[in-house]
Amino acid sequence: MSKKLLLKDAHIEGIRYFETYRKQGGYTAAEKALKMTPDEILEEVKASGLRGRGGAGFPTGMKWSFLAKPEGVPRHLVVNADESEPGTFKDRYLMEFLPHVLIEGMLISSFCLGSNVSYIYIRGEYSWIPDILEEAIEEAKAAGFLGKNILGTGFDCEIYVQRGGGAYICGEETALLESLEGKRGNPRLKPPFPAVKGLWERPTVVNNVESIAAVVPIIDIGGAEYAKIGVGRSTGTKLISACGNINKPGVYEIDMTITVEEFIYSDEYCGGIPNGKRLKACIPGGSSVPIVPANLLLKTVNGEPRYMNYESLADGGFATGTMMGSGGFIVLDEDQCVVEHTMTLARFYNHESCGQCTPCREGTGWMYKILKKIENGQGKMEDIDLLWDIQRKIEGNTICPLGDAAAWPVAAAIRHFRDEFEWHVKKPELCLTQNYGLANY
Ligand code: L3W
Ligand code: SF4
Repeated sequence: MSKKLLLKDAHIEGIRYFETYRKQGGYTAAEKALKMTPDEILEEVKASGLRGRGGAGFPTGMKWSFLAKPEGVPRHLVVNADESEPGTFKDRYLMEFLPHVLIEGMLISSFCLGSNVSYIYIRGEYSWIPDILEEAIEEAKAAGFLGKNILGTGFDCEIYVQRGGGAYICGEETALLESLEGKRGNPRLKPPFPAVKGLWERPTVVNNVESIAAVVPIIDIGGAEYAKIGVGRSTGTKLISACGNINKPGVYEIDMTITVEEFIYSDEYCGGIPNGKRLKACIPGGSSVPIVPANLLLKTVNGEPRYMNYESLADGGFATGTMMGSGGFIVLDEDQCVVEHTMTLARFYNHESCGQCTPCREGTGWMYKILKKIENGQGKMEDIDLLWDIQRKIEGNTICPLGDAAAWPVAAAIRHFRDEFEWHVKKPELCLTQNYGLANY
């Protein structure tokens, strides 16, 4: 059984409220942290090996150590709660059921980073969650854990919740900052990174909800202890939101030592595939990461079991592996059509492209049109090669990672399921009615 850190009290009635959270030991990590120096907290976060939980897996301690500290310039912590990655809903779960874990994590992180005004930028569609967060903020304030002179330390901290307008691109950190400043959410060119020039050109740390929540157990048990959980550079626990063709969709906390097979088939997690169907493929890290066929999902190219961690999922690079990403685990059974699935994703990325860069603006629309044509039985063989060519021209040639995120699913689908694309061209009448492919899985 995986060790639980973030969700250990999720089953307790009323844990959403300060009183219950406090009775379970809530805010003791904050009390401990406020007696430490900011540098000591930073050392704990570095020692924990925590990697960003939003998708990129960038080491959190390293990001914090990049924060510029010019004299007299305010610094900010911004929590990225714009969770819009298809298949990803773990941050929603945390904020809805355990809001004080996030608020406590923000207090500790704000103290470490020297942020007196911190923000939660939350996706517009999570319309009922800001009230939950604001209530938790008020409760924490009333108990002296936010506001002025927190616990007599002289440290002041306010947290504000900002609702997004429903654009996926505002989950990209610089687009988020633009939106928070009241502008259209267009990504900025990096560098400069937000750590140097972020919100209103001030040094800013932007971290995912789960990353900031993880700071609570890190301070609680110590960075070194946290690093002992998991394996290699995949330390600590990770929240996975599981969906698709599984018996038990939901949010699970895993310790990154379990295999993909165990995660899909064990009753502790997904509970297997309904109706005894076979596993066809999986997208383990949210829609932006490459799809992997079952044969490569259950084992690596070297025949080793594939584990639910950053390194093992990526084993072999994009040709045979994928990414942990945001932990949005999407399972496809043998009845699912990869072409249709890829087309749906292409439509999504085309709709969500901000339009600043030509390869993304034009390429995503072009890919969607071709995929629609193939899916509708009007494709030609050369369309498959054209699709391959377009995705290659998008990848690496855009301002923000949305371009890559649109290209990778198409590339992986063609790489692993080319037969299925060809089948749609050669025998469209069968694909349209039976919705299955002939890929070697
Ligand atoms: C200072 C440097 N800071 C890097 C910071 C940077 C950022 C973090 C990671 O994209 C991925 C994307 C999606 N000085 C720095 C530095 N940083 N070098 O480190 O940066 P980066 O560029 O590797 O990634 P990113 O721009 O954060 C995130 C993928 O995640 N993804 C998307 C998930 C979307 C959601 C959602 O719905 N909100 O979770 C899923 O896989 O495709 O590749 O903070 O500033 N020298
Ligand atoms: Fe906008 Fe796409 Fe360019 Fe990102 S890659 S800046 S979403 S056009």
